[in-house]
Amino acid sequence: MIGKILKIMVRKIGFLSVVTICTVSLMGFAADNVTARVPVILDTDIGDDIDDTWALIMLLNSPELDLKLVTTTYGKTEYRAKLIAKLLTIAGRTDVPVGMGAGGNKGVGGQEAWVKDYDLKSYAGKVHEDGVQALINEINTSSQPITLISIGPSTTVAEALKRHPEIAPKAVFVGMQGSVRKGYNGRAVSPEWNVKANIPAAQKALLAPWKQTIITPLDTCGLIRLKGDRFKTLRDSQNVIVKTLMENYRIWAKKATVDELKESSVLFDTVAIYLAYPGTKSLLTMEELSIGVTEKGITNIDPAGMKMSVATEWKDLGEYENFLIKRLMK
Ligand SMILES: [Ca+2]
Repeated sequence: MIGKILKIMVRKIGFLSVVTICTVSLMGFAADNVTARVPVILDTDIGDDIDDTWALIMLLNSPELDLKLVTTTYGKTEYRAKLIAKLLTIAGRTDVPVGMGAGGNKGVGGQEAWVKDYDLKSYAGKVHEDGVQALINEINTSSQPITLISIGPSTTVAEALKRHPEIAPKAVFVGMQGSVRKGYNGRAVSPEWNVKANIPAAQKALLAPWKQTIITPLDTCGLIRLKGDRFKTLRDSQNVIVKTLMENYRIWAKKATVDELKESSVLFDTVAIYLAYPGTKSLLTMEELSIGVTEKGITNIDPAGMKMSVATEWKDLGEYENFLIKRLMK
């Protein structure tokens, strides 16, 4: 039967075309194998800006990525760990360990009301009191290079590099970090929060000799805001995890009801999740640039800096927003 089909194909389109089709199909299968799920660690300051919550849910809904560990960064460890643990529980992902990172335990943030009655001890998964060590161990023991997705100030990553500098060449660093040609809201370059919040840590993390460094600076991540029908689709969704996201957004935005939410805040951190996917990032312009980090926290193009892949412009921002919605509602 297959032989007969092939004979007909050869007659209709010629032998070379059939060979091309077969080769392309085989390449397709090979590519699927090559692009097996990427093991990732998420290092997050969840609980300050709300975009980390969006990013974590996007990550959990991304079959391209295999989440091995979530660590907190920039203090408020217990508050942040509670948010992560409660979200993982609702998503049915208590297989993912939570690591309490560097920067101290004190303080809470805008999502406190959502976790104030949650006991971290009730988390069915593992909670690492020393999240920095858990991050080091995960990178050192992984059979394939881990991608470390950094969506907060680099307090935890810098502490890991200080204890074990040998982790850098074993891992790919993907960060929502910096401001290269544009600042907030497409305006002039300014120090970006994750860098500014802990400049020495940002210098250590961004200039470390990672296997590869990929960043989305404000130039691209600072432009994501879901409005109109795009936002309404999410706000009115009955999907349990999307409803959880909207409830957190409502608490954070200090609204009485979810209906009062009319658009998202800027969803900076989601772009780092997209950048961690394997393969070409067709929606973005990626440039290979040498980036430095000044004492004032400016990430400038500097020949003495570190070579990295930088998402400098959107090719299709609308398509990214559609993709993000699809992923969140999965
Ligand atoms: Ca963040």
